[in-house]
Amino acid sequence: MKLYRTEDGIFISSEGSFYRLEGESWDALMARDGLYDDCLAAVKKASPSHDFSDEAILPPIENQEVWASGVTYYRSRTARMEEAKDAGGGDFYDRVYSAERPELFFKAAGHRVVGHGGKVRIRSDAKWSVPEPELTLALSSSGRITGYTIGNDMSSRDIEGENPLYLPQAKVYDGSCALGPCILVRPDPLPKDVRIDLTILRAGEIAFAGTTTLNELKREPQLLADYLYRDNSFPYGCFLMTGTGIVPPDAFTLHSGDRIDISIEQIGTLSNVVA
Ligand code: DO4
Ligand code: MG
Repeated sequence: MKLYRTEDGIFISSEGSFYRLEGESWDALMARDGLYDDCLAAVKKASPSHDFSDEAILPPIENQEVWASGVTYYRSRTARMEEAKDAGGGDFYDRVYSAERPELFFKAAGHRVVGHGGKVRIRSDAKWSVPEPELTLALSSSGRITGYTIGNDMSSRDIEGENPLYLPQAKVYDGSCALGPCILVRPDPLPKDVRIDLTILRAGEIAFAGTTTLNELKREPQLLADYLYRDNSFPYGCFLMTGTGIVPPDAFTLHSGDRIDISIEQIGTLSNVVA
């Protein structure tokens, strides 16, 4: 089942039909451990609706925070070691890749997040920017994984590479995070062979394409969530990006007008244009 937040209300899609979810707030849904069972019960009670429109899709976030995990794929570790080596920071990435404690950082409050079809941004003072396509966990207020969405952790690699202490500036700015188009709500974990695909189109041509699978993700999603919730509370639930396994070559940087398509099997495609 998929859950959509739209201008016309909240919808569930199940087996090819859409159902309007009445009398529920997004924050209450996201906080709940029993999201799958509640969606199932709502579908059984409701009749299919024809009011759902792709154009009305909003980012799947209200009062949730977005956090992100870093260096959870070998490809990210290697790219970051290279980018930070002149600043003497390369070693940190190797160490965190192998450490028990993961890298977790605050990524965005809801107002900095754009949804499917929205415009992501490049920082005005960045010279080397990339999208990071990431499986993103929807976590209840108790830290349980209740769903999955697609995330884009937009990153300014020159700023991050200059000094690891600049990470918050490289990662957190208006339009630096995209989430959507929906939340895939399922009671069990996603299979490890699920594919993540990134395509960047420039003037209609493919400027970069890459792929990975969840087999390459070094850490268990629930363990990342457990670390995040260790000393933090999230009354409205939370989103946790699980890191990127696709990094374009160093010569590549995003341009205004590029279209970024991120697809994750079973969830769908998140499309955004760079402002
Ligand atoms: O430490 C830098 C950020 C890492 C990151 O965002 C990723 O691996 O996805
Ligand atoms: Mg990332």
